[in-house]
Amino acid sequence: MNAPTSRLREEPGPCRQLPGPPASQIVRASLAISLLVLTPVAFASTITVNSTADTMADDGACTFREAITAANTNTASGAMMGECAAGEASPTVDTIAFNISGGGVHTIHVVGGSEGGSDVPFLVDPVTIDGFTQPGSQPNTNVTGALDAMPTIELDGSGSFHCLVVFNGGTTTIRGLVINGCHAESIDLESGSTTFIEGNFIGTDVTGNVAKTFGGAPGLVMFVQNGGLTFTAGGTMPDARNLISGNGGDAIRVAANLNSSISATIQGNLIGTDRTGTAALSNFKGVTSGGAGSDNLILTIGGSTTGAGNVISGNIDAGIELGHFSANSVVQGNLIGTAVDRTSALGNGGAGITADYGPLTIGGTMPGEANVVAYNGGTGVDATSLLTGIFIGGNSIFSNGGLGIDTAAAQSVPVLAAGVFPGGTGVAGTLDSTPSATFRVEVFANDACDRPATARGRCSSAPTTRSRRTAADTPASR
Ligand SMILES: [Ca+2]
Ligand SMILES: [Ca+2]
Repeated sequence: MNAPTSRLREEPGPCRQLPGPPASQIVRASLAISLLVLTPVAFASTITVNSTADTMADDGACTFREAITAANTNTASGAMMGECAAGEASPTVDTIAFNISGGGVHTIHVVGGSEGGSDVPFLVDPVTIDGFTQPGSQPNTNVTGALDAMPTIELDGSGSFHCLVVFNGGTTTIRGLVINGCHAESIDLESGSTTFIEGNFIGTDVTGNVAKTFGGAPGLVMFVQNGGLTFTAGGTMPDARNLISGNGGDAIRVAANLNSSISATIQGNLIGTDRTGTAALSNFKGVTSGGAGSDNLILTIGGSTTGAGNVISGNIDAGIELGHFSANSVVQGNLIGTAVDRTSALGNGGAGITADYGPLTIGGTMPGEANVVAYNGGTGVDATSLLTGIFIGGNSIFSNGGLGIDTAAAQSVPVLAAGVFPGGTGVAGTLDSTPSATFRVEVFANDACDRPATARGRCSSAPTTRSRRTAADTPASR
């Protein structure tokens, strides 16, 4: 026979929205950032693109290609008025700004390698490329939910292989661009780089509602060998959020080989939806990682602060796929399979999350840490190749095609003997497992019956409690 678990308190009613930080904290954060902006900094050269052409000529126009060259080589693109100014040498970070005459969207078509030309040069000197400097552009202002950004600089990569390649040891920021059509990566990060990718539409047209990609080309990608890099895609401030959707390959692929180290922070983005976050605009997979040898890939996907969570929904295959050597990665506060309203179904075609290397943290018990993992075609959280070292807790996991959570551990699920819902009086049940061990038991409620064999739960109780067995208990059967 089995010993009874502790009685567990259950609160009735719909899922509660977990609170974000107090407004006072947000004000302080904004103030701190304002002070940072006002702090005097070394003068950085601003190079202003004023043409959509893709030429290199002393013709009185500063093209995007010329601007990258001017930032890289720290020389002006020509003598005529209107040519690109010279950049400055690192550690100064040049800014490539835009002031192209006329209203509306300005499309820069690069005659790159796939059209017999050459892709724009690698970014070999640290630089900030800021599409929001173009008059008429607007960064997003919504902390969560739909994106209301109005980007007006479109980098049409349909004639290119790689659209942008970051290949320098300083800090590079790519901001406010629409990047689409590239035959290979939209943005490729190389070893040694530190990159911020903010406020871009990657894989869509300027509306953010229509895919504009080439074949299986991915969005943001790196493959590092014997090196390392750091990147941040998005952030908790509204203007940092990206739309990475419609890519035939993965939206973000974190890949390394041989003694490499990557630190990836991915926050506040819409990955696999349109700009409203209410309709699918599929990538192949959302976020993937994988390494070999003695790599150390640490991904922080989402977070507990307001605006940190991503929407990773509507993708053809998995939402998140954490592969080998992704130890100490954290997945918190994301919507994986739902629309931005947290409840409408978009799904991902495969699992919500797969993980095969630990330790990992998926969810958490503090406010804002839980993920919603729902409506995915496969398992909610698939850790079937991971025996130990994974914490999966506090998440709202429901309506997935497979099990809610599937692990390799030979751990049976608790069996509820009684429950009173709604009303919040409690539940009782049994857990058939290892004697003299402490288990954490989380109790969830669903507002509608789900398939009983798939062990899932939508609304977490509060508080979750621990259940302790003693040596006097009947030994577990497995
Ligand atoms: Ca020129
Ligand atoms: Ca420079």
